[in-house]
Amino acid sequence: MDGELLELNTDLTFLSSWFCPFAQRTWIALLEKGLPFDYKEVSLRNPATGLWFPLTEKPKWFTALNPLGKVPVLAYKDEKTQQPHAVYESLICNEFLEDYAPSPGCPPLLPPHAALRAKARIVMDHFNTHFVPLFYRILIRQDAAQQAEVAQQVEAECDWLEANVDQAGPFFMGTEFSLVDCALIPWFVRGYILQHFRKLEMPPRRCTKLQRWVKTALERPSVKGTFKAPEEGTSYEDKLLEHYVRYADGSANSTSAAAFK
Ligand SMILES: N[C@@H](CCC(=O)N[C@@H](CS)C(=O)NCC(=O)O)C(=O)O
Repeated sequence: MDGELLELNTDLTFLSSWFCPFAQRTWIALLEKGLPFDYKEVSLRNPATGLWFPLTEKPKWFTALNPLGKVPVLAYKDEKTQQPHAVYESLICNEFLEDYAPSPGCPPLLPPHAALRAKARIVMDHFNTHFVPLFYRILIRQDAAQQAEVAQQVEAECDWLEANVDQAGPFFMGTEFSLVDCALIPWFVRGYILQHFRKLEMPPRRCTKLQRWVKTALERPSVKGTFKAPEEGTSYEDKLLEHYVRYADGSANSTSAAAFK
């Protein structure tokens, strides 16, 4: 189907890769909303070499939906107009879902108060800008002194989160699960990866509220519902660890590896 376009339905098609934390954000939001959707796994790496396909070698049907060639993508055909639509960039996909499937039909994923919605966006933006690059950087950097420097920055970011997580919980913004939980938890699903490769405790023991939030969020059915290994009978945690070997030995050639080194 390389030369062809993807046949879209009026239900959402979710383009994902099982290991991708950005796609996991949107997967969790879809499960929270309870919407019907088709899951389509996109092959981003050459299975023979383990290297990521450059943009020019990605299938046309995929880059037609997202010119950046990245997952996640949400695509569908409008029921009334039959117009195709594609949405990409994980945080924008999640905001789209909030507009596409609003309450009361679907559970709201942003607080009702305008200032709290703004706070949610501040947290997600801060996390994306500060924490996410550090996660990759501490793996990619091969020099011990540089790793120690990045480890300190990760710790400082955890302190920022500790100061901003709702003091009573159980979720990041308080009593209700929200887009903030969707946006942040995939990197704490991967906490054991930093522990394994860089001996970094994630979150640090002193961040007690953050730890409590991580524990609760990891038990959420929508979060657990995304722990799917690529092949039946294999362990999600083991496969994920295997996936990050190429980051930890500095050989990953993904766009994230290039952007965050
Ligand atoms: N800023 C993007 C990042 C998405 C992203 O980097 N996804 C990775 C997979 S985890 C990807 O598709 N990479 C393609 C590539 O590196 O060629 C978002 O938030 O959606």
